[in-house]
Amino acid sequence: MVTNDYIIVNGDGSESVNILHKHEVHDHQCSSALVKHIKAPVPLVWSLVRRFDQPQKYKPFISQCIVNGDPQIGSVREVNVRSGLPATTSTERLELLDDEEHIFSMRIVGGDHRLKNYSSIMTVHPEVIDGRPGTLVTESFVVDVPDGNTKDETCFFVEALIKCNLKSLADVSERLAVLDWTESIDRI
Ligand code: A8S
Repeated sequence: MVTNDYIIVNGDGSESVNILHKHEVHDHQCSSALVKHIKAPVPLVWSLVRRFDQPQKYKPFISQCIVNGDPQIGSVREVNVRSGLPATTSTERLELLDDEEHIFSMRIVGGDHRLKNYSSIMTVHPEVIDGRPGTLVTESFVVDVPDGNTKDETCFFVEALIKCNLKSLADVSERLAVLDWTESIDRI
C-alpha cells in the first residue's frame, strides 16, 4: 500500500502537505490530485462546489441530478451523464461537507460505468491572483483500476474528466465574479 502525498504551495510560497489529499491507495487502485487557480473569491467558488444537489451547475458532462430531501452527509444523488461518454448514470454519496474549512467529499456507490470504489475530495483555499482575491481548488481521487485497463489509462481518463470539471468551474466562477463587479459599478 502506498499513499498519495500531495504538496500544496501556499499563497506565501511555503509548502505544506495537505493530509486531506492523502488517500490510502491499494495495488489495484490509482490516485492523483489536480489543482486549479480561479480568478474569483472563495465564497463564490465554494457556493458552486458545495451544491451536492446541483453538480450540473458547473460539471459539463452531467445533464441532470436528483436528490431526495435536503442534501446532508450520507445523502445520495442520482446523476445522469450526457451522451458520448461510456456511462449514462452514476449514484453518488455525500461523505463530507464542511462550510468552515471548505471541504467537499463524495463517493460513487453505483451506476452503469466503470469507476468502482471512486472517492474524491475537493478543498477550496483563498489566494491572491493579480492583486485580487482568487481561489485555489484542489481535487484528488482514488479509484479501482478496471479489469483490462492499466493504472495509467485509468488515471488519464479520470484526470481528463476532472480537468474539464475544474476548467468549467473556473469559467462559471469567473463569469459570475465579473457580473458582481459590473453590478457594483452600476450602483456607484
Ligand atoms: C466527478 C468525477 C468523475 C465523474 C465521472 C470522474 C462520470 O460522471 C463521468 C463518466 C464516467 O465514465 C464515470 O466529480 C462517471 O463527477 C462523466 C459517470 C462516474
